[in-house]
Amino acid sequence: MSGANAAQGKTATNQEIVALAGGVGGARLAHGLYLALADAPAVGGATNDPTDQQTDGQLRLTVISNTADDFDLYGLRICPDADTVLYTLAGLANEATGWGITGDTFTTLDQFARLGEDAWFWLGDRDLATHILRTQRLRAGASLTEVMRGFGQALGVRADLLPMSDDPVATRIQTVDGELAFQEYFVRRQQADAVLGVRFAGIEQARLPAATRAAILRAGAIIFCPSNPFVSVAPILAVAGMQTALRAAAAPVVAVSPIVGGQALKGPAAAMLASLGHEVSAYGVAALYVARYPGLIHGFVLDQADEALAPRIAALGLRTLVTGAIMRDTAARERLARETLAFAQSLQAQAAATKVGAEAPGAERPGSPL
Ligand code: FO1
Repeated sequence: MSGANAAQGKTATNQEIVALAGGVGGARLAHGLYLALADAPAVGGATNDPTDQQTDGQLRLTVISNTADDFDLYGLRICPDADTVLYTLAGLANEATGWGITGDTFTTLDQFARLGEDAWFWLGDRDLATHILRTQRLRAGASLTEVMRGFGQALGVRADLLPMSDDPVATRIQTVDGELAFQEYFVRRQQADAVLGVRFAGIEQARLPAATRAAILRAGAIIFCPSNPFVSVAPILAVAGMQTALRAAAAPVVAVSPIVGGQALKGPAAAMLASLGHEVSAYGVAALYVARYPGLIHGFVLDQADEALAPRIAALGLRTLVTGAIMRDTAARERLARETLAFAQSLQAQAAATKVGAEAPGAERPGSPL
């Protein structure tokens, strides 16, 4: 399928869309979906389901964030991926870095340094407000779902921002120097270590929040954003019940490649594919998804630069959409989102056929994504 003819103009969907997102790349496509759905026909209306936030027929997008990057610093609970989605959809994101708040200052961090602290994780002054309030609310007994929904509503985001779990999960990176906490690997050591393995501490105890499950079961299309398959998408799919819910949803599942021309759009996905023994290409990502989660994904979106890989990806049993997958600006985010939604809609019949008796193949595959 060519992107050229897909989804020109208004997005013709009256369905709810669920996006699975990691950090910056995931948040950017989630933003595109948010913009694309802003002028779509309204969905349904309020229901009696307490997990359903749709009270005015306007809410169409649910973004499920990876929370396995979360950690504690200075006594505060930091949720980088969920916050990146929040700030991006609220129009507050620092466009240069992709994370943090635009125009933020670092006065607090400067004072930390004067007090002798090695302040390696850049927390802006405004960003700190998010972490302080989140920590206070969690300590007072709120769930992460309630906290993130509250932040989204307060910042005027008309999408439902949900965590993959309310229970703590921590990605651990295995290297020749031993096991590293995720942000130690990612930020402090600048992703310089070869990744030999990945595990998600706490994943066995992590439950799927009722609201997250309900959103998936209502979805008309499910999009895996162009996020790292090992440390962003894999932890989300490793939460018990997540894959079962995705398979039970009457919805096509489409993944967007985070690799273009053999390089990651952002972050260490290409290096991880190489060090973990996979082909470093969009095909490598598609093959990984098919091998790890058989039958879960119906379609794969790849960049024009990788068009030659489309037949090999199709031979994996996936339908393909070849289009511009690099989101250089807001217009590109929205265009890619519209094309991805139109592609997903074209797969609805195929998805319905494969979802008959969907509990069977693959079932849950928690633990290592390797
Ligand atoms: N990423 C960095 O590379 N360096 C930082 O100092 C940094 C600070 C930071 C603060 C708040 C926040 O929400 C995100 C932040 N990130 C930073 C991004 C984040 O650690 C990673 O992009 C994700 O965990 C990977 O998806």
